[in-house]
Amino acid sequence: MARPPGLLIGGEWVAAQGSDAAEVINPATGRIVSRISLGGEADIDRAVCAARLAFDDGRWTKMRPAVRAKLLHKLADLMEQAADDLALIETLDNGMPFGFARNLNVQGAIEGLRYQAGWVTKLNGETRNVSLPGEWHTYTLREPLGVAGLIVPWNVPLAITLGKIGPALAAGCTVVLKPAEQTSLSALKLGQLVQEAGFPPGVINIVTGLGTSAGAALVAHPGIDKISFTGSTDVGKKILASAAQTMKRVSLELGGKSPVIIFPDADLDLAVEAAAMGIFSNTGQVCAAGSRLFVHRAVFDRVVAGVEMRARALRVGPGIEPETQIGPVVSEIQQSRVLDYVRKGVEQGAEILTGGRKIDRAGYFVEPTIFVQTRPEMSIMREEIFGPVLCAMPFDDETLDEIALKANDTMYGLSASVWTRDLQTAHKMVRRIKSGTVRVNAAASMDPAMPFGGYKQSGIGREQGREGVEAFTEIKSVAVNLGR
Ligand code: TXE
Repeated sequence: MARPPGLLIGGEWVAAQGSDAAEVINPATGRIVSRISLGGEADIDRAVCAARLAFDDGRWTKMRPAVRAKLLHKLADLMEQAADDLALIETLDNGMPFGFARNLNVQGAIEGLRYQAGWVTKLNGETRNVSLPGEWHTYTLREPLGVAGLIVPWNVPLAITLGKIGPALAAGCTVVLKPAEQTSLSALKLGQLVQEAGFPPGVINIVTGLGTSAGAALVAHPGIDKISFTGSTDVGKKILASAAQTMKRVSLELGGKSPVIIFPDADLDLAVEAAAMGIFSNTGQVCAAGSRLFVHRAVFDRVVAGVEMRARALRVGPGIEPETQIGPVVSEIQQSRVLDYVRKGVEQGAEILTGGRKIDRAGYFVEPTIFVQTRPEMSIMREEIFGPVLCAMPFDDETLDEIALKANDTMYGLSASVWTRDLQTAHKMVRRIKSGTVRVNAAASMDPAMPFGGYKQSGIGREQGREGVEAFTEIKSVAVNLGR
């Protein structure tokens, strides 16, 4: 078999030092479509040294901000030209429908990168008025943190990758990217575009490999100043512990169990559509997926029947087929994980309204699934399933505090949506919900201008927005004595 593609280190494609490789499986067929190198500790060390050199010698930080911004736009231009290829790669690698890949994942990545490019010329410190005796010139300097290790999951690979690379580079950091082992192909294509755009060598390095070896080595490496990780809460905890050894800065974007709360006065047609797509889109493999549906009892049956109708009508199939709305889950492991949760849900007394089975065909397909008769202590209500599984539960004429208590009864706090036409109810709920994002009369979606991240065990820090770029900087306080 042909040698797998190499790793991008110091501006060159190099072979991994070991000979380990992994097969890349198309989740819609279960067949091998490619192979990737499995980089190890030695490869991570080489990549970190290249990024360190590129940071320390100033080839990136000292480049005029306008020129750095232009390079980011150039990469965005090249991604635009290659958008169909990138989307196809994502469809074959992750399973997502081509339309989702092209219009949300790839387009989102490009728009995010352009947004971040704007920050290169706008990151500033500020002057401060101090109360020290005498005359002073005091100000803050915002400096790039250094070398950032970026660890990306498999659910929306390209958008998450650019959501990390964009702000890191905008802040002036150099990076080592470790894509998910299940979906590394778009990162490798991105590496080609990085070369074509003409980034100085070592500014962007890409090492494919396993989380437990390449990922863990990146987190432990003393040459890394910051880790930005998106993935499971369990791995997030390990990363936090390991990064503490060298006091690395850490941003963690972890799991969710996001509530969708529908009041009886809401526009129910819109709410039903959004509730369905909020959990079934990308086969539920979205950290902000609305996986717990709370509906006022007066409209519960109507709403749930509406979501059920949509679930049954969704065309599930290979992402490559134009009529497909829902693709497979990413892997056989993920398929069993989701089906295990469904089994536990039934064992614990919940009732399946629709779905609940794997689809009898090649590939890793799971039926869009809705549970009713759920209780807060059930695993399906507490744990992130990361599949097309919705848990519905009615609420009665309770106070907003009581409703919020139910919505907040989770270790997660990533996202929420509230559906009502009543302004007071909407704003009061926004304040009562403990999550990093709350959307009113809209399903969860992201915008590069809006900071995104979690309360509680959904993570630490924020990505996107000004906050996301600033998370790749240090603040330096400067005090100049203007006295004698
Ligand atoms: O994630 P992992 P998995 C959740 C979701 C899913 C579950 C498991 O609930 O069912 O996690 O998915 C790298 N040191 N999310 O096991 O392991 C790994 O190589 C450093 C939510 O695939 O967290 C990959 O690049 N890195 C989520 C990345 O971490 C390590 C998105 C994510 O993999 C590592 C994905 C280690 N010790 C899964 N171990 C979201 N928040 O959107 C693994 N990795």
